[in-house]
Amino acid sequence: MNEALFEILRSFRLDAEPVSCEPYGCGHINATYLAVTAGGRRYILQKINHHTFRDVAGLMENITAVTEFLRTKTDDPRSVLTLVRTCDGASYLHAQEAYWRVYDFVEDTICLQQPETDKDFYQSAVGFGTFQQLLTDFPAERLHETIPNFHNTPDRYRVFLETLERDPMHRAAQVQPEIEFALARQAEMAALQTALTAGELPLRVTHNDTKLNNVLLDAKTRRALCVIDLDTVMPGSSLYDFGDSIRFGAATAAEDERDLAKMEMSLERFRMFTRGYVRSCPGLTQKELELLPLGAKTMTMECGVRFLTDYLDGDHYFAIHREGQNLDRARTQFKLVADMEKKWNDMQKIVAEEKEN
Ligand code: ADP
Ligand code: GN1
Ligand code: MG
Repeated sequence: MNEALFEILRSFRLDAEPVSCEPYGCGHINATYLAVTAGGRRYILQKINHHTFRDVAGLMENITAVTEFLRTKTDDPRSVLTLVRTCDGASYLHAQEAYWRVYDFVEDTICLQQPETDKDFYQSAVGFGTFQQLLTDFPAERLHETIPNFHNTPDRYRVFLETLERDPMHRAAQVQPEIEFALARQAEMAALQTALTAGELPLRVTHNDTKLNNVLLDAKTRRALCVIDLDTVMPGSSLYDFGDSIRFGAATAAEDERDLAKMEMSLERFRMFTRGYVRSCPGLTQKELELLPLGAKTMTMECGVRFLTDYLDGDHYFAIHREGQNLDRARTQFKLVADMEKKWNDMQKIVAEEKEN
C-alpha cells in the first residue's frame, strides 16, 4: 500500500523524496495521510472522496480561489492552507482511479476533537467568525456548489423519508422512537431555509463543516490559526456555520457516545462560542443574531437525520468503525436537540446579552 502512496506523492512538487506516509486524523469522508520527506518536511496527502464530491475539478477550483483570496488578507503564511502543485502544475492528481491533493502541513498546531477549555472553543469561534468576515467581499458567484442542497434541511428530510419508505436494511422497525423524534420536528426545522429563500437572511460564503477539528490552533499561543477542510465552502447561511459549531463543540460527549446520559449542550460553551463569533463577525444582521439558537438546533437535528438516514440505508456515506455507529451518532444528536429544547430560554438570553457586548 505504501509504495502506491509514494508513487502518488512523487507526482507532487515536494522538497525531497517521501520516506513515510501514514493514515492521519479522524474525518468521516476523505482519507487523510501524513507524509514525511527525506528533507524532514511534512505534508498532508488526501484522497478526495469523489462519491461524495462528484465535481472534483470544481471543488479544487473553489479551494484554490478561496485560499488565494484569503492569502491577500494576511501576512502569516501559516494562517491559510497552502496547496502543493503536482509536477504538471495542477492543483490535484487523478491517478489509481482516485483523486489526490497535497497541502503543506501546518506545523506547531493543535487540532482538538473536543475543547479542553472554554477558551479553546472561544478561539474556534474566532477562527470561523474571522473566516466568514474575511470572505464577505469574496465573489460568491465564482464558487461551485460542491454538494447541492448540503444544508437544505427540508431536502435532508425528503431523503430521510424516501429511505424510510424503502427501508433497504429492514432496520426501521428497531428505531421507531428515533424516527418519531425526527418527524415531530420536521416542520419547525424548515424555518431557516424558508428565511434564506425569502431573502430575510443574507446569502454568504460559508464553510459549512465547522467542527472544532476543522480549525487549527497555534500550539504556542493556543489562538485560532488556520481554518481547514475547505471542501464544503459554498454560498450558504452564517447560521449553518454557527449551528454546526455548537452541535459539535458545545456537546459534552463525543458524537458517537453510547451513554446518552453524558450528552448535553453546555450553556457555558454556547456562551463562549456566541461571544467569539459575534465579536469576530460584526457584520451579522439582527435577523441572523435573533436566529442563532435556531441555527444550533437546526444543524444538530439535520445532522442527526443524516446519521439516521445513513443507518437505515446501510452506512454508505459516513465511515463506520463498528456496527450501529451511525445510529449511536443519530441518538447523540437527538439527545442534544432535546437538551437544547430544555435550555431554549437560556440560549436566547445568552445571545441577547452577548450581542450587546
Ligand atoms: P476530513 O474531511 O476527513 O475531516 P480534514 O481536511 O479535516 O479531512 O483533515 C483531517 C485531519 O487532518 C484534520 O482534522 C487535521 O488534524 C489534519 N490536517 C488536515 N490538513 C492539515 C494541515 N494542512 N496541517 C496540519 N494538519 C492538517
Ligand atoms: C462529515 O468530513 P468531516 O468528518 O469533517 C460531514 C459533515 C458532518 C460531519 C459529522 C462532506 O464531516 O457534514 O457534519 O461529518 N461532511 C460531509 O461529523 O458530508
Ligand atoms: Mg475535517
